[in-house]
Amino acid sequence: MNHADIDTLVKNWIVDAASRPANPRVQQVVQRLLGDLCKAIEDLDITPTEFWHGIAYLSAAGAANELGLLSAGLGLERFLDIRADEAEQKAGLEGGTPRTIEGPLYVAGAPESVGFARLDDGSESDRAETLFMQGTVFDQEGKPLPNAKVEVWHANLLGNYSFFDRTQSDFNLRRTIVTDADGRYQFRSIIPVGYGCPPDGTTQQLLDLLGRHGQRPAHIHFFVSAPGHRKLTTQINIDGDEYLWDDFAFASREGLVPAIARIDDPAAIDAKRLDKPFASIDFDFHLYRDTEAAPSTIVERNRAAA
Ligand code: MBD
Ligand code: FE
Repeated sequence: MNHADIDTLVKNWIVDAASRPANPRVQQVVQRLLGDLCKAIEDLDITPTEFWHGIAYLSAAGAANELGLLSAGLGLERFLDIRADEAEQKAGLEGGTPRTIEGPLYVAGAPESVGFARLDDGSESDRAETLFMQGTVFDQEGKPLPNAKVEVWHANLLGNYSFFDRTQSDFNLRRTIVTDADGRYQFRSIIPVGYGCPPDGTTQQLLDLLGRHGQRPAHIHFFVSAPGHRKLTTQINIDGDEYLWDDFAFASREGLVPAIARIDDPAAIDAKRLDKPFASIDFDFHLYRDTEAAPSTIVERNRAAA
């Protein structure tokens, strides 16, 4: 069958078959995706067995709640970022902190504090490297932004995230920090370890067939928001990770790999009331002012809440 014949068939099923008012956007998108899928079936001679295998795969991925993870691993979430970058560039926005993907592991409702928070519950303190991370949230003119919200979340020493990993305490390694009068935030936590897709999960199953690993380098996630400003979704990477530029989710970016200082001066250790050297990261966030010239950066998606 040629592509024009397929277009006619799909228009018949999706447009002509409608006897009641349709949602035009849904109709438009389904017509396009269905047409593209039928063309792929034709061009690649996808067999019925292969087709039903694909349906079974998507069913299993959905049942396992892994479609968000799959979206990251296939590059689709990165693709949405590339498009958002392009739209901002067209609108003349530049100089802001680079965005990178949210990923599927945010949980709403984390404890909120002003200026400072400790993220970790101390359960891994004996094995972990303590991290202090701090900086300022700036507006487009380089003015500090008090009252900005810095939502932060990251994995533990096993690469696992609280809530999804029920063995961790509630909101371990998750907090919301409101910047102080000088626009500053600081947190104490632990240097996380990179995430790996569940080895027996549906995402890893497909990655295996594609000859790919399912590892992310160690990273820390952020939402940074302030009234009158575009919400920033980003991450920083922990420098030195073997997967730093080999992320299965394609989320590593220049500008998001801050230097890590290793502090071993006894007076500095004492000042933090620690008993061993610690790591320190300085990182500022630069937000864009709200604008109609680029699409909103507020993304609705199913998210966990606790
Ligand atoms: C993660 O921690 C993550 O950030 C992404 C994008 C996918 C899976 C796990
Ligand atoms: Fe993550």
